[in-house]
Amino acid sequence: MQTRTGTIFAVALFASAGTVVQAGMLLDSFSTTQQISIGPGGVNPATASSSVGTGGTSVGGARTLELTRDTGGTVVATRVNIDAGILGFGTEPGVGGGLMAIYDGDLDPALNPTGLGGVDFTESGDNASVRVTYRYDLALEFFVTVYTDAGNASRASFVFGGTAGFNGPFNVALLPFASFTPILGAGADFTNIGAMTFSASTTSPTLGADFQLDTIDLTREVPTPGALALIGLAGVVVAGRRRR
Ligand SMILES: [Ca+2]
Repeated sequence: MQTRTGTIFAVALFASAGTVVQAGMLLDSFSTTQQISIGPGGVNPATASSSVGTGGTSVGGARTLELTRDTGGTVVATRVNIDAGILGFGTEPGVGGGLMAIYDGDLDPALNPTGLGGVDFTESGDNASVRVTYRYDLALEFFVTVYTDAGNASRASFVFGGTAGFNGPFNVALLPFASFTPILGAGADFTNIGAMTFSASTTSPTLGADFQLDTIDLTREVPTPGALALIGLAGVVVAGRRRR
């Protein structure tokens, strides 16, 4: 009876303790520079793309960017600039277009859905979310898609929110693995990822939108240090009661 009371006490302590989000695998720190642009004028739709080797700064060691312009664009270039650890997407007022980034382990601009060779995004079960840190001016929807192979893929999205503007701290979005929904077959297996993409596009009423990305990575939730101390204390209480 005393042991049972101690166990209940321990569970209550655990439930009242907090968790913190901890970084897991890096997906892209945007520390490998890359620029693409579509110059002013010309015919829509217009496209530009490039691929770069990123070493250890992004998953799979390579990044492909595809930029499109569907509306407007007569004054300044529509552009993506990755420099100093930040990706910047910029469109002039009235321009509609989009960005797609592909991580599939190679420099071929085509998506290879098994190119990453089966990366375990859970890192043996600990990771639970994709984290995106961003700034923005207009509320675009941001999509993350993961592939296991050509027949199985899943997608999640969020709409830019929080503090708008480019001078303050970056906003943080967490996309839990459980929130991804199948778009091909049975969906992706997060223990066996063959490719990842992210994308966002501007259409009315978000023509002319700009955004920045600081980091995309994987995260896990772990008990706070205070929670660990409480769990340890609860264990002592349970042990003490058992000894009596
Ligand atoms: Ca490719």
